[in-house]
Amino acid sequence: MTARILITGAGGGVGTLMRTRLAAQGRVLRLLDIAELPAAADGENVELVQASVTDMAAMEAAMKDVDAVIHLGGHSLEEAWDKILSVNIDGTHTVLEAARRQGVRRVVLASSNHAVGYLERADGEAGDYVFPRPDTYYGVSKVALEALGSLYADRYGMDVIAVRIGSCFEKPRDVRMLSTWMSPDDGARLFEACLSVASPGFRIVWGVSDNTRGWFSLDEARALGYEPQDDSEVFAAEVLEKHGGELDPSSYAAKYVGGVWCGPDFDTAV
Ligand code: 15L
Repeated sequence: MTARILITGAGGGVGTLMRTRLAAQGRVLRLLDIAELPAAADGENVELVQASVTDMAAMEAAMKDVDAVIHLGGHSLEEAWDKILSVNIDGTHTVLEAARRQGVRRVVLASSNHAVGYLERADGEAGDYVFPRPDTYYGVSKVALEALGSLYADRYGMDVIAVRIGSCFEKPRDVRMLSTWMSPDDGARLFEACLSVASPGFRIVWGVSDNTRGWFSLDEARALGYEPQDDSEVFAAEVLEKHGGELDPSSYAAKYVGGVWCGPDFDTAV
């Protein structure tokens, strides 16, 4: 088992869901966030670091004695270009470069479905490694994250896995998420597979549960050893009732992987 794991963005949505789920006997979680993190609970084996992923000196210090990194840090929604460039793109470079300098050989990167948001659902199941079609500057930053991961794997022989996360919440929050949901428990299963698989090199995998309404390949994730156990269908009746039934076929959510992110509400360039 991986002994010390650095988790960036540990105070964010996914980071918070993973904090308890990735805890294990004999493992230290080094949790890093730009914001102050909740103090360690009784018996919790964590080290807390407050720093920005854009700060090379801080990131090099955070890499000391680390076996693997899970990089979740960065803006998780669309933002102005300068913020995306600095925090998401430059920040990911800083994390990978700090890992390389400190001899950390494995990095798991949080990519997103928005790296391929303009993929049309009518084209069928989204395969692993489907070509980038970002829907926002945020999506562009996830394409850059994947490219940086590929570079560090090829050039420096690091193991880098980019997880194109669908929607990781306790429960699906709308009808689209019945297809894109990754349960927190499945998220932890997938991250554990990413941490333990032997010599993966560079991979891109979908981060979703085994949803009845899923549109995503699970082949590459399963090849890492991921065995999803959850299915959003258990929430379907409740979600459909709350949100007025099945998706309108002409809606962004029905048409594109990225859903409403493909529409005008997410156009920050104007
Ligand atoms: C993401 O990448 C976001 O960070 C998250 O907030 C969700 O909106 C998710 O995608 C999604 O597409 O549901």
